[in-house]
Amino acid sequence: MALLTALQGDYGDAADALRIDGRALSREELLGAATAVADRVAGAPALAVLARPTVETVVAVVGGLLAGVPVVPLPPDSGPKEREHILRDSGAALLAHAVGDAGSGGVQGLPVDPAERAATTYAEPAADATGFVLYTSGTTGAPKGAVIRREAIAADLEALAAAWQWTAEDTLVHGLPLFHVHGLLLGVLGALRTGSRLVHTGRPTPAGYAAAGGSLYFGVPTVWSRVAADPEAARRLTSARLLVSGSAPLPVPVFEKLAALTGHAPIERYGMTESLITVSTRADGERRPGSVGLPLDGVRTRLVGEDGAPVPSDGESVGELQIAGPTLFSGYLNRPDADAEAWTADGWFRTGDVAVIGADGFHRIVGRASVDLIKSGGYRIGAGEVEAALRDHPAVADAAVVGAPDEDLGQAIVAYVVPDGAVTGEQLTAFVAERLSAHKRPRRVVLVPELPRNALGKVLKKQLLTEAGEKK
Ligand code: MCA
Ligand code: AMP
Repeated sequence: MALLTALQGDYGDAADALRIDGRALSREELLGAATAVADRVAGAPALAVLARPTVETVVAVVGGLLAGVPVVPLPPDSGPKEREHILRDSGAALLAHAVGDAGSGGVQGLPVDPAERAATTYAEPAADATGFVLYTSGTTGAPKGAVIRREAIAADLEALAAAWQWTAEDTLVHGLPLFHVHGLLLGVLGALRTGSRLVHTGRPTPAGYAAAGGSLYFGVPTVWSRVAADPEAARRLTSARLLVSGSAPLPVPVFEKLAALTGHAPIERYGMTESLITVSTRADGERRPGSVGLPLDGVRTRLVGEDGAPVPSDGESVGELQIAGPTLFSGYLNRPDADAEAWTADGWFRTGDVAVIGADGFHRIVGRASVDLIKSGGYRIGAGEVEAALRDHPAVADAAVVGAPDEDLGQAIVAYVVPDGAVTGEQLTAFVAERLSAHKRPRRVVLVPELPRNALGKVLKKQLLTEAGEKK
């Protein structure tokens, strides 16, 4: 099951098969430029890619995949601390970037020129070879590298194409970041594999989506909420075929508003970096507000109680969602401890999400088991990582971070900080943005004399959450 089948196969080659932020490439041009990258990276242990939303990023990623070199997307706004960790932990020997773009952070730079061409033929790498190492946050510590096999991606894209009736006739539109599963694996490789055209709007704005004239649209709930708040833009999506939401829960009012304005009940699907997309409503099935639908072909799900006992699929009982199937990752790079926690003895992956399954098989995600994994604008952020960054500041004695409910972002990062000296919230926000990624910086910093703790010294996050919700 070759990952990039349609790219190398026989296809009608539009001059703008791939359009990103106004620049276009045909498939033949993409293949030629990517092969030139492959020639330069073949044999490398891993290829990091400075993943701005540009054609260079796509050329570099496809080049790595053609050569069978694991690709490590680097968030372009990541600060030195996060960047160093990702480059060191992944063992990337090269960092691909656009000509004239940022320095390489200690790793050899590989400028990518989309006008370059090469025609070397590469044998299809083994199906179980690593396609990507994707860095994702846990509740504490630095991001972990999830090792994703090529066959997992191919299986996921195949199952999604079936669920969404996604074909070469489609034009896919989105403006999501190119360093996560949603924007890169689905939003770029999905288009390349199905043969559909891709329009990437640079940023996921309502105006950009409205102007793109596509048939298939991807967005995180924050994007759909902004579209629903812009009736003029929303109405221009009437001619689309399918609107798809994922990466965080789509609020029912947003689902309903979008359906009323566009005439399309959105598809909602559920996934994780570690599992890829596993559950979705279907193009030819019921699209129920608040529900993520049915497991994709080949995916198995189950609910397990806190006591480890099975939880019935009765539409009421709540349990941890566990997943098995061909789309699962192989494990975390260099983190046997995290692997031991993530997998059950019988080989199921613990998602950490709490869900309900109906007798009809429809899945509803109720929330996360841990308050320390935050989803803001569809980004996954570990409270512990932000707390550690804050504590690195000389004027911070202690810090606790929560995800407060937020209408636009789902959750917003709020930091409670005990200062040790003179410091402002803005200074701390800037400090986090510099060290980690910009999207990990707190939206709000509350300076407090002390943090509420229980008798064992554990911070009472639920209390902080209530406070953060009340004091918005
Ligand atoms: C942002 N800004 C801030 C702060 N944060 N200013 C001060 N303090 C802060 N803490 C600034 C931004 O830099 C920007 O400034 C301005 O606010 C507004 O930014 P904008 O981009 O419009 O919005 P945003 O609020 O920053 O971002 C919303 C977003 C973004 C565009 C929806 O969150 C996003 O791209 N999310 C997608 C995440 C994603 O793809 N997740 C998928 C994970 P300026 O305008 O000056 O720049 S994969 C996954 O979850 C699984 C597998 C799945 O199921 O898909
Ligand atoms: P990430 O690893 O960034 O892909 O984040 C995965 C997490 O996003 C999951 O564990 C869920 O908590 C959340 N998520 C993704 N899609 C949905 C959805 N449709 N509804 C609710 N939560 C979702």
